[in-house]
Amino acid sequence: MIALDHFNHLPRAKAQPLIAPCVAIPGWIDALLKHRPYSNHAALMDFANKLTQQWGEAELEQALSAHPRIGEQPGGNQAHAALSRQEQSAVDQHDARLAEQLREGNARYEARFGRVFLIRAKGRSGEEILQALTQRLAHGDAEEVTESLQQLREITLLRLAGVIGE
Ligand code: 2AL
Repeated sequence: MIALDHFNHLPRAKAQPLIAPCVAIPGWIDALLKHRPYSNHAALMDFANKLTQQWGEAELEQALSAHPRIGEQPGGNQAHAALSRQEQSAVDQHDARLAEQLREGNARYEARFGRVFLIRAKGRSGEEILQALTQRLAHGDAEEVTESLQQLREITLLRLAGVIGE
């Protein structure tokens, strides 16, 4: 976590890798960097949120590269892998039945919508995620793009708030 004042004054080349793990959408990262300095934390979060409102299906596809499947906790020490492990920490890795149901649900979702099931995992148990997955399988295409983008916004803003403090 770095202070906003520090973030405001870092050279671009040092600030970029700090926020890059928030979301794999280069346009969002660039715009957030260009808009510095922010007068306070709320101004940063407001602007970041405003930028996320412009996302559509193309941005969703771009972003999924940084979001491993639920239940597949990524190894590796890339910054987004560590964030993802932390976000999924309430999914019980030792519950074999849950793991199998998530695997099946993910596969059905991918067969239906052609992309990875995305949900803000922080604050949700594995059972809650499974229930949401089942409900979302009944969505139409457009409805599910809207829902996935909302989840992506929540993940991104939570990550940003975890990277840059007051
Ligand atoms: C994720 C992830 O990496 N973090 C999170 O909240 N959700 N992945 C996913 N497929 O939903």
